[in-house]
Amino acid sequence: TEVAPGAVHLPGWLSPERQRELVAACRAWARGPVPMRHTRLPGGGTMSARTLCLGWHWRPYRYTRTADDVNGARVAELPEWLAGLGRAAVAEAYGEDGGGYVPEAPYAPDTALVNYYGPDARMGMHQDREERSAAPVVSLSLGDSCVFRFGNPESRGRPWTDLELGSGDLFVFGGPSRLAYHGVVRIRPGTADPALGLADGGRLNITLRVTGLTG
Ligand code: MD5
Ligand code: FE
Repeated sequence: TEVAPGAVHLPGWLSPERQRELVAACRAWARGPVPMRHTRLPGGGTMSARTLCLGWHWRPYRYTRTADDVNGARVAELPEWLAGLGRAAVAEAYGEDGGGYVPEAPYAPDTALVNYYGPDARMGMHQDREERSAAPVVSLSLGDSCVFRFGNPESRGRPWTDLELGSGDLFVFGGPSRLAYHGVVRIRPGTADPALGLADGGRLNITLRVTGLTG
């Protein structure tokens, strides 16, 4: 369903098998070369979610190739199969005709951010503005459900829409929704299928993005 122009939610888009594969892949990526970490904020705080980066390393508020705020290692490459999953996601969300958001070139994400939310983790309202590209962001949710707050591009405040995101859900944010404020209000602990392989529960979110950077 189209939540707003360019913002498309496809519940249960990932099969249970695909979800288990993605959880296992996240587990492998979390072993390094850069560990999943609570990102440090410039003001001295840390984010309650933990983040793992592929392709490019994100930290507030830029992308680099090496994780200079963690262990200095170069981040792992973005696997081609994951970029391909992102292409399939954008095609399905916007349909063959592009739904009015026809890109100039095939969707080619060059970075993935994997967020892990424990039972008490949240993400405050923010915009994703570090990318030098207007290409959509693809979001894949795994594990515990959450309340996701989809706002507007003008301000952190209302109007917003609170949506339930469950395991296997696809959300694509493009067109006029690319710069909307958004956040994760709460996790619903214990709602994940134990068969997914998230031993301690929690929620994983994989976002695919086009940084527009080179080098
Ligand atoms: C999450 N992650 O559930 C979300 C999913 C992040 C982040 O917010 O920055 O890591 S991505 C949601 C998103 C991306 C780009 C635009 C919009 C939402 N939006 O317009 O609402 O961990
Ligand atoms: Fe975001």
